[in-house]
Amino acid sequence: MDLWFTEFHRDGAGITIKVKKTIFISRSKYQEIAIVDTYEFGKMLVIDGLVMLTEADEFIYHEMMAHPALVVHPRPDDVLIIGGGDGGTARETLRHQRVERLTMCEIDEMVIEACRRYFPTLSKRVIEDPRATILVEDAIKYVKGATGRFDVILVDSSDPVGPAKGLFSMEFFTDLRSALKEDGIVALQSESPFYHADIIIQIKDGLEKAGFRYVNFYWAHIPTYPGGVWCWAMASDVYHPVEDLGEGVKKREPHLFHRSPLRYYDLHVHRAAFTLPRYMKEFLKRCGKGE
Ligand code: SPD
Repeated sequence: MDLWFTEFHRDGAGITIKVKKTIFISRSKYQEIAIVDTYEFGKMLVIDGLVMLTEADEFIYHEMMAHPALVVHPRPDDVLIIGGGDGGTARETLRHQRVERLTMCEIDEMVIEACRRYFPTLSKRVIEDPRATILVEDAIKYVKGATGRFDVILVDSSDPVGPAKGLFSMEFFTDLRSALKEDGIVALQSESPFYHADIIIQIKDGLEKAGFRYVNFYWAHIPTYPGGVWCWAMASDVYHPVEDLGEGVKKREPHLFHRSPLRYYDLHVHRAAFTLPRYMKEFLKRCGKGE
């Protein structure tokens, strides 16, 4: 019998992936977590029926979640990851030798444990690297008590349902800005420009109201996410993501640019990612300060 998984993006559209077998399924205090093996994409993590990652294309998401902000900041010594319990964003962050301390704040211990067991290529680094600390805590509470501590914050949340809902609010963005040092940078996963323009507008509006001087969006293609194209926001009071992108990082982290272990990100991709398609510029222009 053929077994297929479908994630519905809207009532009339979704993505369907053929499943070899279910490896893990359980309900934590917060959400339903499943790991299935698929024919096309390898193992896949699904939370509340939504694809979080697959072995085949997670590198695109995690490289683009971590590197743009870490490359723009000249001294990313202290980094906070919010969510990201699978370890993929931490793996990419810890490739930066400049990073002295990485704190990962994930609310759901079951995500950490299941990924530790079934996705070792994502989680291994954060477990083994002495620079990393894993906190099982609600990030909404955690950032309130972390004033002025971080150079870079990466919000690797799940979609804005269940426990991640509060991670898309203006109040949270205001707390994020306070948790950054004066020249800090935050990057947040921001959903699909095709299906979730409303969420992207909400993020832009919230970050601007929180007081950030620069709020910019960038994108990458991710085959297993709704619409195949995904967005992130980057916000800072000091650094513009393209105008302040120097080549200095090549000296600071030469191993990322010469015989690079990366498979998606480089400085050309960085610049290109901040060039937005016209329909996106249009809907962003209709809110706040424009693109
Ligand atoms: N609909 C997919 C949204 C997923 C965003 N976060 C994924 C977590 C991977 N570290």
